[in-house]
Amino acid sequence: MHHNPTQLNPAKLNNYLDIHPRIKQAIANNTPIVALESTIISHGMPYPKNVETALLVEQTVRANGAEPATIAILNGRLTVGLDEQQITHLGQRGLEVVKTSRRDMPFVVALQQDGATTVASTMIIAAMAGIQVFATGGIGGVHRHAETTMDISADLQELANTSVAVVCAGVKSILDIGLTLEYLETQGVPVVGYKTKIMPAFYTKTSRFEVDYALESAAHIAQTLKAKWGMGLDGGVVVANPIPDAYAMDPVAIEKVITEAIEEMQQQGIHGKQSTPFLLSKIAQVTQGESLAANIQLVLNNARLGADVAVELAKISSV
Ligand code: PSU
Ligand code: MN
Repeated sequence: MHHNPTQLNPAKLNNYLDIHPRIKQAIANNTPIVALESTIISHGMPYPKNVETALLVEQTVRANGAEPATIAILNGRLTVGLDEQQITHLGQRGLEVVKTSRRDMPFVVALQQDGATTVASTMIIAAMAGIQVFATGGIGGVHRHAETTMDISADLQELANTSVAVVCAGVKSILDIGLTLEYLETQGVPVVGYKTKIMPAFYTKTSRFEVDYALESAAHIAQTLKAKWGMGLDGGVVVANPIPDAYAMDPVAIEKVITEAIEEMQQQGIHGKQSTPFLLSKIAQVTQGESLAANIQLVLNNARLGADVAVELAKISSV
């Protein structure tokens, strides 16, 4: 069992955690807040589109009534609420920044480095700050061929333990979607489809798999979160929000690109934490930017839903 970060002594937490004054203010005022990750900036998209997108995502959260809190590790400090300069810094340094998941956090902090936080570590730091809603593009999962590689993202184990709702566009088919859903089920992680019974697959609206529950509104999602956590059922929730029609890619074409990218990855011996960044950039290259455009739009779409859920949760959380 992981130690619940919210039970840490807040004074000791301050030895590691810097929360921006505007986020502290938002917490004090029960203003809805949406956490945002930074690996998507440094490792998920090329510069300068990564920085433009990160700033646009923040604007989108604000336009929908919530406060954005981009999270990263800067000079060894767990930082909640990056400013434009800090986001630009991470975007420009790109792959030089340490991709930081749960297991990497102590090193990046002790060595006073910059770390880009994955879904797992963003959830951890969001929970430390008391933020319950997080929007991103896609979560990590069980990789194809995991039965031999054992490549299973730490994001899944974090979802099992840390009480943050993650709004994403489903599970990318660079992963094994079916095995990812099985893992989440075993760990007791609810998977909600926003207005859909079908698990979305990031670049496409559908997959061969169904979700556990389809919910029709942000209010219903917020009520579900309140019920889960109110009963003491700790852990995350996956909110799967399909990519908008206008940007969805052709399932057959994208499947071919992904299969070839995975073959090339295996030939080059790329594995571990390099896998996802390699596949994303390969797919963007082969699709001549179409996948990147889709990626940007689905993140914006998730930022909108994340803000809506945070707004609804703030309304009922004080009751
Ligand atoms: N999927 C994307 N873009 C990303 C990631 C996933 O479309 O940037 C990042 C997220 O930060 C996610 C991480 O948490 O990759 C998963 O990496 P790994 O499989 O090594 O845990
Ligand atoms: Mn992995």
